[in-house]
Amino acid sequence: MGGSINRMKKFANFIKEKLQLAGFAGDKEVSNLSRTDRYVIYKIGKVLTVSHGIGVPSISIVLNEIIKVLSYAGANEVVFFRVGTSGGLGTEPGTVVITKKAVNGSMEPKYENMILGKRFYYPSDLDSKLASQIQFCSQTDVDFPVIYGDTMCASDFYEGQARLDGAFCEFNEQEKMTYLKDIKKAGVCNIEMESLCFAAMCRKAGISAAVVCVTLVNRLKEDCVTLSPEDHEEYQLRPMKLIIPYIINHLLKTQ
Ligand code: R2B
Ligand code: URA
Repeated sequence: MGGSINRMKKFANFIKEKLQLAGFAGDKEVSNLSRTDRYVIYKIGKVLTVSHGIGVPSISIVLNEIIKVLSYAGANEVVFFRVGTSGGLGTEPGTVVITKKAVNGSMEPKYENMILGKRFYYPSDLDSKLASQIQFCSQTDVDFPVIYGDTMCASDFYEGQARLDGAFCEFNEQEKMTYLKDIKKAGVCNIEMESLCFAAMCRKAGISAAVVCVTLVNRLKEDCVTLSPEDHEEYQLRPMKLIIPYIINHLLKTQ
């Protein structure tokens, strides 16, 4: 899963090419199987690539629906990945972060959902064995920096991620920098908007899951993403490149 419709179509074609090379996929053109125009689903052999939109409410709908579909299909031993983008804390743009645990803005590893007027909390730890297997692939298969650490999940792109450049702002530069440095010290490497719900829902469903996000900006230096279109395009493919060797190995082992 990843946020954008176009990126997940690209991933579908990318994975098709790699699966063909490994002898797993036919040459049928990838087509969107989703009946809603809210998100896309491509199926390439045993791999589903799905877009989840922006933010927790959006990904929670898609996760509910995909988990149900997989259950009706009798699929078992499934592995879920969120491949996405994020803002980095002190790392060069283009660095890929494999998430250790997802945390909220107060550094708590728990996803909150309001159900029938009551607050429910679900732990948001991820599968550390899966994370280390993906990290292991990065030692041989990729030529970009890969790190392992916590990911903060915000419910908004601007103030929720300590940005000063939105329409509103309740804090100043000094307060922003104090917060970002504090969360970095607490172990946060990057900030995005879905990991908490993704981690918690997969955990609740007993699904092994990983979050792999590229950083597009170093938030200790700036708020805006100032990459060239070429770098932006190439960086967004990095999380996908990182998980493909794992997917191929997993399919070879379980076929
Ligand atoms: C990363 O990028 C998106 C916001 O621009 C959001 O979906 C996320 O987590
Ligand atoms: N996505 C986010 O949520 N934050 C960033 O800084 C970049 C991408």
